[in-house]
Amino acid sequence: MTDEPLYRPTSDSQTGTDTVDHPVQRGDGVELHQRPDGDTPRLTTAQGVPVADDQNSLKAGARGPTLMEDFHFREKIFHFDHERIPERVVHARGYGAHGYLEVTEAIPELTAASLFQKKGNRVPAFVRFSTVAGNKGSADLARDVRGFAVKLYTDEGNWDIVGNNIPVFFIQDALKFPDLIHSVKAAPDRGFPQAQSAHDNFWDFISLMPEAMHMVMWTMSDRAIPRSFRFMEGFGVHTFRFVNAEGQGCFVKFHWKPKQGLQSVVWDEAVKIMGADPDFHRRDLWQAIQNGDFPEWELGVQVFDDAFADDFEFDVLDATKLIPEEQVPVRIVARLVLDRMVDNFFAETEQVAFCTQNIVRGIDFTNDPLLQGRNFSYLDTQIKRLGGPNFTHIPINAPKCPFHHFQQDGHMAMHNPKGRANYEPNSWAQGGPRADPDAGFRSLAEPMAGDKRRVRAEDFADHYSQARQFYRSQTAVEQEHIASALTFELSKVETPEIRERVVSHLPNIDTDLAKAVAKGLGLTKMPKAQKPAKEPIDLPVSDKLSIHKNQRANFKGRKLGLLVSDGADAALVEALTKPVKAAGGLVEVVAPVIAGVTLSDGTLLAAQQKVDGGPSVLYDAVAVVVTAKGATQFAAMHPAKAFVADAYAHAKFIAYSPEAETLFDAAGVPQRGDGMVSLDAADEAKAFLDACKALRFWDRVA
Ligand code: HDE
Repeated sequence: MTDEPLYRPTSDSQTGTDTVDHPVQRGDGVELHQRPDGDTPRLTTAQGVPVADDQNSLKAGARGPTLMEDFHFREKIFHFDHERIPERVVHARGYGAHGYLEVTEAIPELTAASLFQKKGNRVPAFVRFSTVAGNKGSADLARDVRGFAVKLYTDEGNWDIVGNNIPVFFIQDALKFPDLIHSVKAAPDRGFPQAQSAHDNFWDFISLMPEAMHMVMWTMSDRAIPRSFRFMEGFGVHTFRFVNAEGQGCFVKFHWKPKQGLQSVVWDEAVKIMGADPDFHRRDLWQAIQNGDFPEWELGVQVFDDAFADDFEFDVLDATKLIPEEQVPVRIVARLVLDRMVDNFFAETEQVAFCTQNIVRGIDFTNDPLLQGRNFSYLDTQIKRLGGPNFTHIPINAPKCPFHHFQQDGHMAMHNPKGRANYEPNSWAQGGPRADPDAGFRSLAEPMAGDKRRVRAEDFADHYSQARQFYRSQTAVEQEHIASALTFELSKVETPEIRERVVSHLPNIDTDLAKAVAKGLGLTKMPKAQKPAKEPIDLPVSDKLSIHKNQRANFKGRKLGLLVSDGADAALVEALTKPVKAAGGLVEVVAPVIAGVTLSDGTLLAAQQKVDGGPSVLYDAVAVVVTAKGATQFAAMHPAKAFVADAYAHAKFIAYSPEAETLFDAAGVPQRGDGMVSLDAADEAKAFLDACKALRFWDRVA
């Protein structure tokens, strides 16, 4: 305890404090002197009443009971008790950021949406990324679909594109959504497992739903363990409509393409990242935006007409199918930039309410039965979550264009109509807003007919062809990851019949995949293949479906983990870190102690991580610059050995000063070879960075 007061009382006209010190007596001898000064505002109750003592409740005597009349105590505790709102029933864990959408190509011939009328138009945007299955406190690297929800505040109202990082979905009809989510979330009797699909209930459900097989190929691929939100694509999933000013419609699918390129981690890394930094994805987005490295996506559209839809092998209303980019190219029409973090997580990220029904003039729905169901669900769920129909009054949800309507009252109404008129038609002079038949939203005048039936369209029946196409479009390494993921997940399934039922779908996708998984599970014989409702067909390979075929050779926005010891060669450290930073990458120093190390030239190199807090799974590439003594010391430390052993096993590029050999030997890194650069001379540091642009040296594990 210091004898000095933390805040010296001042006479300040703003805060109105006087110069007389009234120390707050806690009774235990500790005096608290924290007082408002020029910069610190005065603490008040929610009613604005200045508070004199925020340490002690009001009591009858120093050791007596707390008094009911202590309004400050009651207000503070009451408010705390009510701080939580229900978390989202799905996509509970998410992270949001602000930015803008800028139109790069006007498309008035396709859509009347005001933002697309002119190149250069900009509208504010808010984006929330999420996982689906885990609760709010779950870890970022769960194997899961990622939500990619975008709210665009256009000058003709809010348009929400509530998409995912995977272009298809598990189910075809929204009626099955509660079953799907119940199956993947914690089992109701035991309350676990959390944030994972590797359990009996999920695979039991999936194995009984052949329509999920295409999506399962995606979730078992590396798409479900992205390196960060910045390196993943987004998709509107459903087929939507564009409608132009003449009232002509066409079909459209929305795509978000990351300028940063695509990148994922491997499963063993994901498992370890979840322990080392459960907030890995949040921290990544936060750091990038705070560093001014603003992530950017291109908005692309796949546009097609009825004739294409009629000819296409599948139904364009079936959300378990995609349209390969080779068949309908993606046309880039805008760019999305995220350049500002929220001021307050709860106010913005938690309270943002995305609704698929939020569309604007020029956009329309199709009859996709999943989309139709979502249009009910999102509005409904916001009322539960945000407590009433006025959630659009919350600033993050309110339009940024003028809005006028006759809706009124309800919980927490922030803006009610002024004046007498709260209905329409009326004959008052100040009668309030009126509908505009010329500029207002109109649905596409699409003819509808049909019998009222609970039925699924026949052309929704092919469940395996696109799953096969996806699998066969992957590189050998990616295919191996899918087989390993299936084997891992099914090895967590306790019921052998469920494991076998899942495997029985795989021969319809690819026999080699089926064999690899059967072998991985130790099945003595291949289960009889499921009889498909419709025989799968062979579709051409689509390179766009692979992550590895679509990487951008770039280390920008990536992280180098630099393991250093005291006395490490300062020139080498400089030669290594300078080009990384110049290329827009980040360097994080990992040292035996958090204070850092003293380099060979006597300079102090501050560390960002102590060696046991900075495992190599947190980095895209690693470098080890040590003295012989430092290498020996690290060789005796498990976290240092794991640092290099993991980097090697995860196919990362590794640079090292020759002295590091001792550490590699101790860590059991079998050989040096390709993908590892010995830094005998400073110019090799540059060669290392060039190699790193490939992100991983897959040949090492292929
Ligand atoms: Fe959602 N989904 N969903 N979903 N979804 C929700 O709405 C629902 C589906 C997606 O960051 C909920 O506000 C149904 C597909 C995202 O706030 C809820 C069906 C796609 C987010 C809901 C689907 C999504 C949600 C829960 C089957 C990709 C997070 C909280 C028909 C195209 C948005 C909320 C955010 C959230 C219902 C399927 C994406 C319950 C009924 C397909 C990104 O309304």
